[in-house]
Amino acid sequence: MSIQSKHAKLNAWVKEIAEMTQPEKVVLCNGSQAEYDEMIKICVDGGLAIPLNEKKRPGSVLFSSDPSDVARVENRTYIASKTKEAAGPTNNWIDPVELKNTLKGLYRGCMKGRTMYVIPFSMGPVGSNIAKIGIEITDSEYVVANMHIMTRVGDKVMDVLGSDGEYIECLHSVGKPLAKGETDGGKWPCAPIEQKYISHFPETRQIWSYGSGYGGNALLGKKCLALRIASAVAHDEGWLAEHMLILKITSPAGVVKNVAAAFPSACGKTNLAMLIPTIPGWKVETIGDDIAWMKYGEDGRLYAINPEAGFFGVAPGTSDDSNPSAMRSIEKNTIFTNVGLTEDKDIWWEGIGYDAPGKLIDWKGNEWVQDKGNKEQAPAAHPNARFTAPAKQCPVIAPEWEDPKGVAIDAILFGGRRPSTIPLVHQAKSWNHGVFMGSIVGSEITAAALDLKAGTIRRDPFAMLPFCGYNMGDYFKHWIEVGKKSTEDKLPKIFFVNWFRKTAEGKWLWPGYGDNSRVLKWVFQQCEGTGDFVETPIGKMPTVEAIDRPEGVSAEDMKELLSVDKAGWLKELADVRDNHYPKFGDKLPKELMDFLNSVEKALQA
Ligand code: OXD
Ligand code: MN
Repeated sequence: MSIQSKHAKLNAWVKEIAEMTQPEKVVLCNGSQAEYDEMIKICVDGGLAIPLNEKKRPGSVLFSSDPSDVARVENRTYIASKTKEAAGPTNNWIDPVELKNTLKGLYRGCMKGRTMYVIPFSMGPVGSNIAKIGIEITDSEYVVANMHIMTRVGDKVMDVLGSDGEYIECLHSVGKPLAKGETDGGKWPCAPIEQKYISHFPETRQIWSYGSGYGGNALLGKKCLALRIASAVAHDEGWLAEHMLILKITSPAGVVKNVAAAFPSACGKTNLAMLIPTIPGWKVETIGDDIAWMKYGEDGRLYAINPEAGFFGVAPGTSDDSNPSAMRSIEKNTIFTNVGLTEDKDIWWEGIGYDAPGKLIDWKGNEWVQDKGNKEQAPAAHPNARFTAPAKQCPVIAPEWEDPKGVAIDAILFGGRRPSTIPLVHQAKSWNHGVFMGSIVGSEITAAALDLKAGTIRRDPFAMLPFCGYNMGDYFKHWIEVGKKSTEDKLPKIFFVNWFRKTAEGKWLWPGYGDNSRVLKWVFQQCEGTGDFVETPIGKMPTVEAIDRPEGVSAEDMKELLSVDKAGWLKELADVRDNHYPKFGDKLPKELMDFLNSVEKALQA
């Protein structure tokens, strides 16, 4: 069993995998609308998806996954490089030969009773010299349909691949073979947690995923290819593959700046990428909401592309207030996963901006009636419930979002959820100071990963902790090396932002969302050289008057948001010194230790 493409190596690989996994049949995906419709029909007929109300939510469906399969599984995610050192202290490592043996055991016969789909996909505009081609083999129709939205799929990719083009092998199975005559019976197929393996072989540029059908574990173009494998490729080739949104901001005078921003999962990247400014005359447009690939142009500036074609956004909390553009993007042709279902077959989730209309079916398939008096009530939508929507449906998508050249990046932001210590915004004094800032990013844990305790703070350098495909110490060094290839006047300016400060009583100090445009305005001005700022031990900071104060934020609050909490910072840096940096041993670049020492000294002065 194989496919008859022009690409002999691909045909041979497909044959080899089909022999191992023993599917009923093999299909080469062509990327057509008819193919997408067919995938959805198979899922609907099999009881895995519910079509939504055609009038309210045309072309859309709802899936509910297994409770063991609702998010990325970081402790089942592996970087299998030849040596443990190459994977580094922040990744799970298994010897590649051993892992392949284990996986081959699991893959043997794992597609019995299912169709094996071969998905040719492009990360980045098809044919662009920045784009990378992947071939995902999967036994999940859900994955094929999601890949249609999240990447560019099909014949046009095969044309670029020709007879000997390069591609990244992405092998996926839900790990649930079917016996003769057996069907899924409406139950989301996956393997038990201890059999889930999200495996990466950076040296051979391969991805082998087994046992999960959900999100980043299964849509292999996203976290696995565009971040973990691409980060290793980028290291070797001298560019950057980053967990960053890309936005375009235009001032009232019509001047454009492009900003890339790294925040850990579920910290509002999609909201920031689609922000509607609350300051008159300013405009923000979206280029990407999760991943940026940045390469130098001939002018010595970094140019970024969004390798994806869709949004796989966190649904709960998304509303007309927090993100009206996301709400417009998901009005049609959208796949919802693990949200609540209303009686008239529409979707609902916590934080959607209105009460649940009547009786719902929750994400676990049970009847659910909102009880606002009951703080303990289990949510109707899983906290990591998602929507998959085509980027082109976003009303504020920037015209250049598919430009193969990418956009020249003026500023890079790092941030995380930090209830204390970290001010609203501060700016690095230099590229390397910015690398230091990125290396110490910390954030309260969210629901985007299954196996972590929500609410506690963990260091998530560059928001890449779960996504860096090699030794994080070498990754820090790579950032420093990339900086050396240009000059400070051409390199993006680097900032650290924190929308999540709280008072001692737990009240938000900053309204966030559209009001974050006030911070973007200062970032813009700093790039132009027109912002008001003061030098502080932690970097440049806006004067209190430099940021337009939003309604409801007192002058006192503003001062607190924009002051340096010396005691808090000294504790922060002590934690970096004692608990974070030692992990990297002698891989930690000296430049970063020098910044730790000098910032600490300046704070003590
Ligand atoms: C995501 C994540 O899905 O970061 O984007 O977890
Ligand atoms: Mn992400």
